[in-house]
Amino acid sequence: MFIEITKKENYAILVLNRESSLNALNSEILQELRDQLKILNSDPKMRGFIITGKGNKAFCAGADIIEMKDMTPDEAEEFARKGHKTMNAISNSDLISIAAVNGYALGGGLELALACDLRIASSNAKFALPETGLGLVPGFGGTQRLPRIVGRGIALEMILTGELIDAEKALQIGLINYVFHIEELLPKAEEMMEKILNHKGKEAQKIAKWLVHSGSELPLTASLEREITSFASLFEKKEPKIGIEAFLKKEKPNF
Ligand code: CO8
Repeated sequence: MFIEITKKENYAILVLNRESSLNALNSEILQELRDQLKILNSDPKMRGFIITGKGNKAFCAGADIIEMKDMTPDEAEEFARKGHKTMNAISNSDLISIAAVNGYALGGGLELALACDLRIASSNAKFALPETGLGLVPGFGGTQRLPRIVGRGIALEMILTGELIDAEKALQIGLINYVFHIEELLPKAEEMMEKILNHKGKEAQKIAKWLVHSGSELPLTASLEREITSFASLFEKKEPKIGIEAFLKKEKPNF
C-alpha cells in the first residue's frame, strides 16, 4: 500500500508513502490514489481530504522517472492518461482538497498539488516543473493548471527554466496560501480544513467549488449566468433556511 489513510470525523488525511523514492508517482500509486478517492467520495460523512507526503524531505518528487525510462509513445500516453484521471478525480471531486506540501513538489508532484483546491507548504518546501530538463513537458496537467493559478508569465518561466522556487517565492506568486514550520504543517492543514467544513453548507461548498473551477473554462457571461442559476438552485435545499435562521438568531448554523 502506497497510500496511508487516516479518517477524521468528516475528512481524511492521505499520506503518499513511498519515501525511498521521495514519494514519486508510479502507476500503482496513481491507481491507489484514485481507488481511495472513490471510497471517500462514496462515504456520506466525508467532506474533504488533505494530501501530504511521508517524511520531511518530499511531498512528491514527480512521476516515477525509472518507470518512464523505456516507455514507448503508447505506454507514455497511457501513463499520462492515468495521471490525468487521478488529477481530475481530485479536482472534480465534491470533496474539498488541501495539499500540505512538506518538501519537494516537483513535476508530477507539483501537478498533484495543483489539482487540489488549496495548497499550503512547509518552509523547506521547493517547487518546480523540471520536465523540460528531461526532454519532456509536464504531463499530469501542469501546463494548464499552473498558468490558471499563477498566471501565464510566471508559469511559462517555471516550465521553461525548470528552476526550483522556495516556499516564500511560492507564497508571493500565489501558488500556495501559507507557509508553516514543518512540524506545524499538518496541524495547520487540519485547522484549515476544520475552518472550511465546520458550520458551512455542504451543498453550498460543493457548488462554490464547481463554480470556481468550471468557470475558468467558460466565457465570463456564461459563468456569471451559471452563478445566478446555481445561487437560485440552493433555495430548493434546506441549507439556506438553516444558515439564515441561525444568523438571525445570532447562533452558529448546524447544517
Ligand atoms: N522518480 C523515481 N525515483 C526518484 C524520483 C522520481 N521522480 N525522484 C527521486 N527519486 C529517487 C532517487 O532515484 C533516489 O533513489 P535511490 O536512493 O535508489 O538512488 C531517491 O529517490 C532519493 O533521491 P536523491 O538521491 O536524488 O535525493 P537528493 O536529495 O540528492 O535529490 C531531488 C532530491 C532534487 C528531489 C532529486 O531526487 C530529483 O531531482 N528528483 C527528480 C525530480 C524530477 O525531475 N521530477 C520530475 C519527474 S518528470 C514528471 O514528473 C513528469 C510528470 C508527467 C509525466 C507524464 C507521463 C508520460
